Amino acid sequence: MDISRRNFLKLGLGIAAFAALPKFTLAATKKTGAYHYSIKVMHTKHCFKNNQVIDIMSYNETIEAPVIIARQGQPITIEVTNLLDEPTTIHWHGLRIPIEMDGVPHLSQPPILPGETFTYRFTPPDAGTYWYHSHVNSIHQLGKGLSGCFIVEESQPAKFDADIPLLLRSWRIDEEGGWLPLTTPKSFRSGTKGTMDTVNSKSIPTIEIPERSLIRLRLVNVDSTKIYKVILAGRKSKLIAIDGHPLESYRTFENYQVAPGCRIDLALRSPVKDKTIVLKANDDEKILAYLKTVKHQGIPIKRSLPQLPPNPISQYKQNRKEYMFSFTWQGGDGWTINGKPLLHISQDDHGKPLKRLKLGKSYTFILNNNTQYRHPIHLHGHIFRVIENSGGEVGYWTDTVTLGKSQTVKIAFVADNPGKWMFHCHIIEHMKTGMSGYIEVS
Ligand SMILES: [Cu+2]
Repeated sequence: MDISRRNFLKLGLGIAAFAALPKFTLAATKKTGAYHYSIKVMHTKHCFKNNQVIDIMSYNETIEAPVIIARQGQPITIEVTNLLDEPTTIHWHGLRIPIEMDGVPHLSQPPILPGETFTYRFTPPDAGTYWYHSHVNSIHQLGKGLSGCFIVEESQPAKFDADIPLLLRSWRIDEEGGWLPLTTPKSFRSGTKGTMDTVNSKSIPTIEIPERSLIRLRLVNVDSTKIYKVILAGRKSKLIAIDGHPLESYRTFENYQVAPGCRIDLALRSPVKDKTIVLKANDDEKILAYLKTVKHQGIPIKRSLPQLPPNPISQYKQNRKEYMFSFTWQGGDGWTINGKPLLHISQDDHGKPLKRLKLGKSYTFILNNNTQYRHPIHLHGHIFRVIENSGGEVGYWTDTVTLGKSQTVKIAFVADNPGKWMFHCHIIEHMKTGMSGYIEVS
C-alpha cells in the first residue's frame, strides 16, 4: 500500500475536513498501481455521550470506518482480518463483482471465522458511490457499527474541488450513552429505530467545505432501519446520481427519500466563506449536519459541472420474461417473499432459489408490496432499471428500490452475472425475519 493511501485510510472520514482534502485528492488522482487495503474487524471502545464508554464493532479501530477508494476498471484487493469473537464477512453493496466476492456467508463464501483473514479481490466495473457492510449476524454487527463508504472513481476521474461522503445512520443509544437493545419484539415490524441520528458518526457535526468551489456530496444511508428524506437548505444543488449511477439529466435537488442501503450524489457550488448549508431530514426538518464554508487554499478555479459518464450496464431486450414477487407479512410466518421466508442458509444446504434465471437473458420483475410498511428491496450482483412505479420515481438504474406501502414497481435487467444472488429487504430486521431469498443465475 502506498503511504498516501495508508494515511488516508487512517483518516477515515476525516477527509470531510477541508484540511485533509489534499490526502483525498492524492488518492483520487493516482492513475495506476495497486489498490490494496487491509481491514481489521474488531471490538473498539467508543463514547457517544456522558463519558459513557461502550463496546462497538469497528473496521480499523475507529467508529468511522475507512473510506475505500477504488478506480473503475482497476483491480482492488482488500484483506479482511476478523478479530471479533464471532464470524463475519463483508458485502460490497451495489458492486457487480463475482459471486465468490459478494460476502454472503455460505451462499458465496464460508464465513470468516475469528482469527482468520479473507482476501477480497475484484475489479469494479461501475463508478459511483457504494458502501460495504457485514452480512453476518446483521442486526448486531450493523447495529454496532460495521459499515463504511466505498467510492469507485470514474476511470477518468470527474473533477470536483471537494468530494465528501456523508454517512447517515441512527444509533440505539439511551439517555446515559449506553446501548439500547438493537431489536425488540414490539418494534421489529416497523424496524427498531435508532435514537441518535449521526452524520459520519457524529451528532450534528459541522463539516468544513471550501468556499466558492464545486462540491460533490455523497450521501449514503448505512442505517439498518431508518428512511431519511433529505433536504439541503441554504444552497441550490443538483441531484447527479442515484445509487451510484449518474442521472442522464441532472435535476434541481428538492428532497429525496434515501432508504437503508441507498445513496445519492449531489453537486453544488459553495458560497463565499463563513456561510452555512444545512442538511436536514424528514417532515420535521430535523438538522443532521452543517456544512460550513472556509477559506479556499489557493485561488478557486471556476469549474463547470461535469456530466458523469454512464456505467457499462447491459441493456435489456424488449422481449423479457416476467416474474412477480410479492412482499408480505404472514402472521406467524413473519415476513415473506412469495409466501416463503428464507431464514437460514448453511454451507451444505442453500434451500431453493426464489427464481432461476438464464445467464444473459433479460427479465422484468414485478415487485408488489402487500404490506403497510416500506421496504427497500436490494438485489445483489446486478443493476436494474426502474421502469414502472405506482408511487414514485422511474427511469433510473439502481441496486435497491424502495417499495412504499402497497406500492408496485416494475424493474428490468439482464441476468448477466452467474451465481446465487441475495434478493432481500434492507431493513435488517425484515431481512432477518424472512423478507429474504436468492435468485440463481446460470
Ligand atoms: Cu422491509
